[in-house]
Parts: sequence; structure tokens; C-alpha cells
Amino acid sequence: MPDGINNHQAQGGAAPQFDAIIVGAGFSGLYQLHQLRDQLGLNVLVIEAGDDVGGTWYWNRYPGARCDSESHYYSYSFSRALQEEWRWSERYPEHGEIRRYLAHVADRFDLRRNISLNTRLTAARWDEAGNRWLIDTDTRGTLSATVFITAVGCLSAANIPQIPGLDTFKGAWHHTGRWPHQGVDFTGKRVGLIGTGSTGIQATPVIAQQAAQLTVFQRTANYSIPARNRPLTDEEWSEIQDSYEAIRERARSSTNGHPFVIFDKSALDVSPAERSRRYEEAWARGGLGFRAAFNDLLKNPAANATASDFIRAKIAEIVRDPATAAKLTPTDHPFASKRPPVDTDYFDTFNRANVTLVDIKATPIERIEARGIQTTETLHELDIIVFATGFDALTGPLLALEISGAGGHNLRQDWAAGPRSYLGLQPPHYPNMFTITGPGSPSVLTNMPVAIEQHTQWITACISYMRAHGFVRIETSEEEAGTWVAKVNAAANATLLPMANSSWYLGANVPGKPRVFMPYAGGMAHYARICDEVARDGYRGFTLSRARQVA
Ligand code: N01
Repeated sequence: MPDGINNHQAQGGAAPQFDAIIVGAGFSGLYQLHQLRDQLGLNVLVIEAGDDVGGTWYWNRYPGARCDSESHYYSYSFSRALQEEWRWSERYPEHGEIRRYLAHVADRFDLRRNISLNTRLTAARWDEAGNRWLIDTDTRGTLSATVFITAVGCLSAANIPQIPGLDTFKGAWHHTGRWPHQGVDFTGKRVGLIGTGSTGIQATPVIAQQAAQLTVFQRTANYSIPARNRPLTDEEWSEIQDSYEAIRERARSSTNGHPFVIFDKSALDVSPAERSRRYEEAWARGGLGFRAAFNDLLKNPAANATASDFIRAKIAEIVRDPATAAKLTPTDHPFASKRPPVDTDYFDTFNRANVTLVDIKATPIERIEARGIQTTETLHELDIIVFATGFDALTGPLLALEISGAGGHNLRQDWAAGPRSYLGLQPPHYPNMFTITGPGSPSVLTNMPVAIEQHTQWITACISYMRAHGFVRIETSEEEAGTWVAKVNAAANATLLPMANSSWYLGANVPGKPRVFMPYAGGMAHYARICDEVARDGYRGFTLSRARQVA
């Protein structure tokens, strides 16, 4: 049993009290715990539903699951010793390696004693009289904390489409974000995979190698850039170690939290020959850095069209059957207006004899039945269905917590028309609550650890300030949230991001979800400056109160 958890509840006593309760033991929750406990000396508890640390990576274990950010910067930067002792094995970290890294962090900083595993938060309620949060859990009764911090990730609520007849399917089915820990054996099986986002694009080539037959059901064709994954050599690793501080600094001062050097010219300001040379080089290097080939790919439609056309031409080159190549070619949105996937042999996989592509815009899925998936054209007989259908992103994990705030407010109702939050850090009417990488912050538009470190450090500094000045309550207002939401919209509208109608950034992938652009697209470094200025101005936009004012 972690420190600080006692059995008052079982004995009918008051809810066990903590200075802070954090939900989630992934990248965010672990570092937030370390800071609050070891820097500020607070009594902190992390609640985690899984049976180990890892967060998003605890659940995402599907074949081919690895991060699209490169390993040496998809990691914490706060501890030089940690950075020096952990050696990543490949250019992109595979899911198991990320879990081993996070387990190492938990052990190294002795975090486990303040983490309650196998514990699910069932509701969180603001107690006005006590000026505290009451946190209901499934295994430990009700706990109480002055500060409530959500570290639940942005992509953790699985989106499983309501396709009629799924319950009648005689085979097995799995969502990639809830993958069985023991793995799934595809040997000799007829597999159907629905979804061609980053996940489906990673899983398709790996499943194709094992399955007897793979049928990929595609709703929207996607752009994808080769990842060019490979083992990191000792020489590369020592170069990374030598320049680590500069790499970290570049990532922190960038738009997306990646240490890319963005070429300082428009795609339209160079000759066609140079443009094509640069795209070829970026394609050969591989990875999300393709977006840095020019400085206006996400701002100028004509510039973007040159990148989109380049990738379309690559698809036509790689995929031998012209009809399949045509189906795989995206035409309805500009490159990178949806989160761009990176892949290992994705397009080439459609040259395999055991792989079929079904365009479900042309021949939609009608239902699932005992033997497989019935489209308007035919019945695809299957043994296993894989749902690579993504997540109820950003708001889904928060709304699942059933949070009630001050004055009878309820987050589900408050966000019925879209998330409202100041800086993506706190919604109005939810005092002393902080949302790490919440909607309205750069979050999913960045390399996540950069956004996570910035948010957790800001929250730690804020709590430290409150304690130093005798404040016990911090809250924001409807007005501040409204102004910030307008900035989030304006930042998105200055880019091509809203041009993708089916993007999960807009909530468009979940039926009935309000279509609101959720992450802040104004850039990570710019956002961090705004947060710093807010703090420097005595937490402008927040109201801080001392105990007697609260009572
Ligand atoms: O999910 P997605 P994902 N019927 O929403 C389709 C991160 N990630 O899990 O485009 C049929 O992107 C849907 O079709 P459409 C990364 O940020 C990171 O792939 O909506 N199809 C789409 O093709 C990524 O962006 C890593 O028309 C349906 C697919 O399912 C995010 O997670 C690795 C459907 C879902 O694509 C989400 O990626 C993997 C339906 N009813 C993922 N509903 C890293 O490396 C949805 N689809 C860190």
C-alpha cells in the first residue's frame, strides 16, 4: 500500500487527505508526482487504473506500435543523470521499450510508493465547504485532496464504432488501444483491419507478415512518410549525448516540440528542381521532420499542394496496382492537416498477394455478422477484426472522470458544445484543478514530453507560489476561458489544420462530438511564453484566495 493511504475510510473515518491527487501514471503523472513530492515536499497520491505505470503506452501494445517522435527526444529532459544513463536502442522507441523506460523512471525516483495501481477514479467532486476535492475510487473508497491534477493523456479513450452486429461476430475483435497483454496470434488467420490513421498504418505491415489474409477497410486515404527506423549505433548515440542540451533547447523553442531545423523558405520561393530535391532528401531521411522541408507547408495552400503532390506521386510509384494506388491516394485534405503518420513499408504492403484494400466510402460497411464484415458490395469473411479506429481525443479521457465543480457545475454539461478552459490548464468553475496537456493547450500538436514538462513545471511553480503566499484556492472565470477559446480558434484558423473535415483534432471522428478545434496551434514555444507571462503577472486570469476569504 503506498505511503499516505490509510484505512480511515474502511473504519468509517474521514476521507484520507492528500495535498494533491494525480490521475494517471504515464509521462505526465510520474513527473508531476516527482516534482510535487520531491521539490515541494507535498503529500501526493497518483491513482492509476492499470496494473503498472506507462499511461498511454500501458494500453497501446498493438503490432508495430512505436512512437513517431524519435526516442532521444521522446523522453524526459529534466534529469541529466537519467538522460545519460538511459540508452535508446532504435531511432523510434517501440512500445515495450517506452514502458521499460517509464518503469525505470518510476524505480529510479522511487515513485511507486506514492502510486496506487489497479485503482480507477469513478468521480471527482469539488467540496465547497472543505475547499477540497473528493475523489471516489473503485477500490479505495473516497479520498480527498487540496489539488486535483488530471494526467490522463489525450489519446486514451478508445473509439469503438457502433457497427450493428458486432456482438454476433464469431471471431475475436480488438481495439488497438486496448490490446491484449499476451498479444494476438494472427498465424493462418483472415484478419480485417478498420482504420488507416497512424495506428492502422503502423499495424498493417506487421499483421500482413503474419496473417493468411489481411483486408484493410479504409474510410479516408492518408498521407504517410517513411519512418526509416533503424537501430541507433554507438557513434550516433555518442553524438546525441554530446549535443543533448542543444537538441533539448531546439525542441523547447520550436513550434511542435521537435528539434527540427525548419528550412527558412517557402516551398514557392525555390525552383521546381530545388523543391523536388529537398522533398526527396526529406523523404529519404524520413519521419515527421518532412514538414520542416519548407516553412509554410501548414500555412499556405499552394505551398502545401507541392508537398501533397509529391507524396501522391510516391504512392503511385510504390503501389503496383494502379486501382489500389488510386484508392490509397488522399484527395480530400492537405498533407499534415490531419496528424501525419509515419510508416515502415505501409504502401508497399499493398503489393503483397495476401493484402486487400476496401474503400468503405465507395462500398460502406453495412454490418458485422457472424462470419465477418458485410459491405454494400460483399461479405468479407474474417477470423479477427482489428479496430484501429482511434480515440475520443482530448476531451474523452477527461469527461470519463465524471468531474463536478463549484456551484453545481458538471464538466460533461459545461463542455457539451466543446471544451472551455483557460490556457488548456483549468476550466472555469473547477478550482484547484489542473489538466496536464488539456484541450486548449498545444498537447497533441507537439512532441508530447515537451508539452508535458512545460505543463507540469508550470503547475508545480503555481502551487509553490500559492503555498508561499498563503493562497489555498485558484480559479479562473468564464470570461478568461472564452477569451482563450477565441485564441485557440484564431490560432487554428491561421493554419490549414481546420481543412481536414475528418480530423480527430476537430472531434470529427466521434459521431455526435461537437466540431471544435481542440488543441492550441499557436506553437509550443509561444504558448510557453504566454504561460510564463501569466505566472509573472501573479497568475493573471486566475483568482487566488486565502483561507478566510474562502470560508
Ligand atoms: O486514430 P485516427 P489512430 N468506420 O483517429 C477510421 C497518435 N498515435 O489511432 O479518417 C470506419 O488517426 C478513421 O477514418 P477517418 C497520433 O497522434 C501516435 O490511428 O475518420 N473507419 C481513421 O482512418 C495519431 O494521430 C503514435 O475517415 C473509421 C482511423 O479509423 C493518434 O494517435 C502511434 C471509423 C482512425 O485514425 C490517433 O491515431 C499511433 C468508422 N466508424 C497513434 N471511425 C505515436 O507514434 C474511425 N475510422 C506516438
